[in-house]
Amino acid sequence: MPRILHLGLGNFHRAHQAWHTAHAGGWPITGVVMGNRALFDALQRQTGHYHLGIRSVGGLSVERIALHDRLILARDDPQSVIAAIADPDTLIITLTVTEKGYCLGPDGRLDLGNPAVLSDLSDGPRSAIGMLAHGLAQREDPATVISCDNISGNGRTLGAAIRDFARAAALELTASIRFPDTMVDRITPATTAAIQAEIEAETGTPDEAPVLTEAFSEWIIEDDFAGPRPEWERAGVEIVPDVAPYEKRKLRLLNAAHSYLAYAGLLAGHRYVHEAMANPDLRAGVERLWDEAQPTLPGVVRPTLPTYRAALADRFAVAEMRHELAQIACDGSLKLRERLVPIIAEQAAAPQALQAVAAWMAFVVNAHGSGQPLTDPNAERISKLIEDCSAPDVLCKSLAGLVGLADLSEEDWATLAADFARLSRQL
Ligand code: CS2
Repeated sequence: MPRILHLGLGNFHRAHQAWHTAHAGGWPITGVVMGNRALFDALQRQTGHYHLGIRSVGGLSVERIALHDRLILARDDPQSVIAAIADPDTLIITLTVTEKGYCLGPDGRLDLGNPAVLSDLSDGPRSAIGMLAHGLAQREDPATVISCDNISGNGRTLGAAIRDFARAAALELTASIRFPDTMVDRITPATTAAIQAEIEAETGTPDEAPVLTEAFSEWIIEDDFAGPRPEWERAGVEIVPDVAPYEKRKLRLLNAAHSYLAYAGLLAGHRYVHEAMANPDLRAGVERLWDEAQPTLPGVVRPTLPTYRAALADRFAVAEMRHELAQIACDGSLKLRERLVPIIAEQAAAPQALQAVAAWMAFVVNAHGSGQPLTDPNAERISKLIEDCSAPDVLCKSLAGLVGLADLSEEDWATLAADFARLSRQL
């Protein structure tokens, strides 16, 4: 019986791919929790089932999702994950392991010096990339591997990372494996006690692992499958020849604005996305950022942009989502490369995108100064840069280098340094 294997059983997968699959008639899913034992245990106790709360203007509706019939905790049992990747019944493998799960260097290729990669090579695979390379090397049948993370060219990037890992580990990949690019979109906050209580009150059933999401959901997948797949079109999924325009639109409008709101919003004392959006200065900043991003987007999506921007503004304004800025602020050194840096690289003048990067810099310096732990795979490097640099301009350049901003004009360096100094003074 054909099945899906999913790596990264967090809220996003459970609100997005699982929901679309359930509405497409449902294929069973083997769910791999990467490291969160509490989530794994909670889902085990509920036999993989959970409630999904969907917030629309009409209120909250709740659906029960019952597709995950096998669960694996990768941290404890990587060999079962590898066996499931190699299993001929697994026809589709999807992943939501966040930007850091890909172990990429600033050039977008697998970083062979990444600690997770080094440990996989010496002590056996535990990372998503390592387990995939080992599992796919054991496969004979075709498979389709779909990255569902916010990385530009996510399919190609994933395929290249797996091939680079295989080469380093002397593994041979012989099966026909496709890596379609995809664009995924559904705003899904982390579950809090308040969200859990609200969903339980709605259903009258206890649930240790519910998920809340918005009504909007979009999934666009490149038409590049190695074999059968669920009839996802039945659930609104678009299968298209080229995903890149949609992926760029989403990363440079939605995700770029999210990151700007997260850093500038937290610096301004806000907690939630809707609060930051209600701040007139930040709202104006979002519009300027979108104006800058717009000319960098492919012609095919240009006519959609006024409607897309208006819909985004509405989505960001929904107070009941209680979407925490701190959640978006995580892992900024990797997220900015995908969301803001391309706008700066492709636009002659992008002062608002530079200001968003400066807000990230002020945010990490502030976190360091106040002793708050920074959630970022580069946290140690960031702390070291801050400790070693006495001059703000030098620090500004070092932090910019970390997010992949290097070739800036004199004028852009001056803008970035001035914004960084101004935002740091405000603290
Ligand atoms: C957010 C995304 O946390 C973040 O970085 O920008 O998770 C965003 O909510 C999703 O991409 C929406 O589809």
